[in-house]
Amino acid sequence: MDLKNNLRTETGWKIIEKSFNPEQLVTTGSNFMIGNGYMGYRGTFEEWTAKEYTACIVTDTWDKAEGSKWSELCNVPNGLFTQLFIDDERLSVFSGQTAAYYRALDMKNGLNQRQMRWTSPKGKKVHLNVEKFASLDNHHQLVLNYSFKALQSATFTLVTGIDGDVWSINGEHFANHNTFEQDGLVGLELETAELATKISVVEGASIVGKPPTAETVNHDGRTILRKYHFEMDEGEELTLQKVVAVVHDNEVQHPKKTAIATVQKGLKKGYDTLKQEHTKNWEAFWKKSDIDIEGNLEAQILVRFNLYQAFIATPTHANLPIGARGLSCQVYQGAAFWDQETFNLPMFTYTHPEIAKRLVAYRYDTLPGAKRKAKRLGYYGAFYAWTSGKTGDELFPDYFFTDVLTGRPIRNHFNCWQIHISQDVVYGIWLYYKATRDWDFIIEMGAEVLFEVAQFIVSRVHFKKDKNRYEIIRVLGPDEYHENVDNNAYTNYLTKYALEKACEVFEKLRDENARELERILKNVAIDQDSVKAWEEIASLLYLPEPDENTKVIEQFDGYFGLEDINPKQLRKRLIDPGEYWGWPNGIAVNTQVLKQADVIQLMAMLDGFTDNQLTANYDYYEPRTEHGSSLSPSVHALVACKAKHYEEAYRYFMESSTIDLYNASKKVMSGGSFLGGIHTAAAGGVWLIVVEGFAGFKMYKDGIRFRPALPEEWQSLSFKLHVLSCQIEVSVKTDCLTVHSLAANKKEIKIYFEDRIEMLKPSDSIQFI
Ligand code: IFM
Repeated sequence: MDLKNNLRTETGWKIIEKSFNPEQLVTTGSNFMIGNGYMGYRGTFEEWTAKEYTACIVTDTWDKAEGSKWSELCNVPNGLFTQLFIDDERLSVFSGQTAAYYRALDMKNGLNQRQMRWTSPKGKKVHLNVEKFASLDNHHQLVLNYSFKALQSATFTLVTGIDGDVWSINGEHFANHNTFEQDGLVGLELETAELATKISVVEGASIVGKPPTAETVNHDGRTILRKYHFEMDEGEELTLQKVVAVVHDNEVQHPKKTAIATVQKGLKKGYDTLKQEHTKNWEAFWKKSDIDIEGNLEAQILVRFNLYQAFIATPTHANLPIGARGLSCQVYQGAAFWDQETFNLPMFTYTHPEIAKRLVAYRYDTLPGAKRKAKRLGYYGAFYAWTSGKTGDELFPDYFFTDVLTGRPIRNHFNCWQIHISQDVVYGIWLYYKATRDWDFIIEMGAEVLFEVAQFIVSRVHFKKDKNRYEIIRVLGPDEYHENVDNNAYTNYLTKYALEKACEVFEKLRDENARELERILKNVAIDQDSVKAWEEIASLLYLPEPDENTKVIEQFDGYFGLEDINPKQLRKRLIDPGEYWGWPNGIAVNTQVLKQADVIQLMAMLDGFTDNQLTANYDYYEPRTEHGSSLSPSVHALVACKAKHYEEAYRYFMESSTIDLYNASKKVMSGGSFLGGIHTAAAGGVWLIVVEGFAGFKMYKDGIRFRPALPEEWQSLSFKLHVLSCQIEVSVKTDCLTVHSLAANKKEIKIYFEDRIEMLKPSDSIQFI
């Protein structure tokens, strides 16, 4: 049974799996996962081990295994491990018989649940009822409630504790370990191989029901397990409650001490209280973030699933990046890409600006790393890492893909030619500033980033004297199939944008905050002449213009001269389905086929394109795009809305929102690399499609605009926004739009709708028909 048909979505808040399909084990492990931005715990079963891809990925634990080129987050030992035996037969969905199976992700409350009846091969029956969560109230905490009911008298054995046998994509991360027992808790202290980060995993358990007849604790390498025996009569029930803490010393000074205290406190409170505290936090999240859709349950669940995944991937406790696969696995090293600014930041900026601030502040914190990268490559200023972890130093290795035909590694230049990342960081900072007007942030952090990026640009552009213009040569745009191209439209437009913002901020600081500017200039080696250079480059930078007749913008110099073939035809040239399509010899390199369309991406982000240009470019690039990147469909949906191609927009909305839930991603393997896990940018992209696409929300300089186009089956769409310090409720129906300003707001906000402009006062509503 495929994933889509195996899921039930009756409630709009729960994803329910009614039968277990072992072939989908990797994907469902991601889909049913729980997390809190500090750790991601895959939605696997308690009795499972590394073989079934159980994982608890913890942010801020970047480390390289010995001999590895990959710095990645650690997958820590599994503190929730619990195995049940009935008369010595091990409960498993792979043996005996499983009936009344139910696995659910309760997205409203951030809970993973499982129920089933299991009959052992010898015919003994038990009913299982399990619930677990990664606490949103205390980010170090994992909590489990594991209940079982004897359906026949038997001896039950529970083996529970910490399973130290973890998998890791790029080698062993733990050089040293020490298991311990203290005050009834079991624990494990670990030290990572490269940076000697200390991580503690501590587990505490309590039994609700009859006491065990015997209890032992066994240490075996990194694994430390307790064993409880129970003689149970038919109908008797028992519950194991576990509290686990995962703490590392990049965050707290004494991880072991903190972990022990966390577990002790948790056990004292008990499962119900912990759950209540946890769900209260989820309620607060959804209060600001939920998107309510009436008339289409499938769309409703897909949207909530993507919001859920985008949120649990995002660290909210510290200024840390959102990984391209969140905390669902180690793919893409748990590190930030340009995805963070372009796909994930908007949702947080407009719903939880305090989270958005952490994300933009993260780019300030990693400025030293970006400066080191620029210097290493011979530039000035800040060249942000293509793959950015804690320090902002480049984590992306020179060789990412492998030529599957020859087995030779491919030198991909994402880390040195994909320069738009720095400009994207500026785009993100400006997005945050536009929505919040948080000028203090610009003074304290943003300005320095903008100035350093401008300096990087100064050192990266080329002046063509004969043409009296600046050009940007040898780059890669977001479309990674075409490396080493000149004047990539996306890069050039974003570069101009970044320079203009740097000039604007410099002037405003000079006029309004001279003392602050003086302080900033002590850190950034620039003067008035540097600003003149930014202005000159911004005004003389070559921007590939829309063609006069066709209105199409050429993606890069010479693109129109490449072979014009569509992706379907091109695919037939593959010798091996796992081949990489891009540089240097991939099938797409000398063709117009794109991994994702840079001009479409540009039109999704920047304004100033006419309706004709939007339509012409969409119509040109869409059939040439292979969507080899999970980032591509959401951007197509968004620009399809702008181009008023609403049916297409809906098709791409469905494509983007189902990438993970229905396992619709084609690219689990590409160029020999495993790329599984949750596609966090696509998840953030779903918010963009619905709010900026279907509701047509846009931030103007002095207010907000809506241009709704409700998808056909949808009866209504409601969501909340937090803009210009006002909290607004928006409701879109087929024939009207209603905006309501919460009573707590302190000021009016200007609303643009078609040719109407209205001031919305606190506690007022305005209806636009
Ligand atoms: O940032 C993206 C890139 O655009 C395409 N490959 C995957 C990266 C991480 O999502």
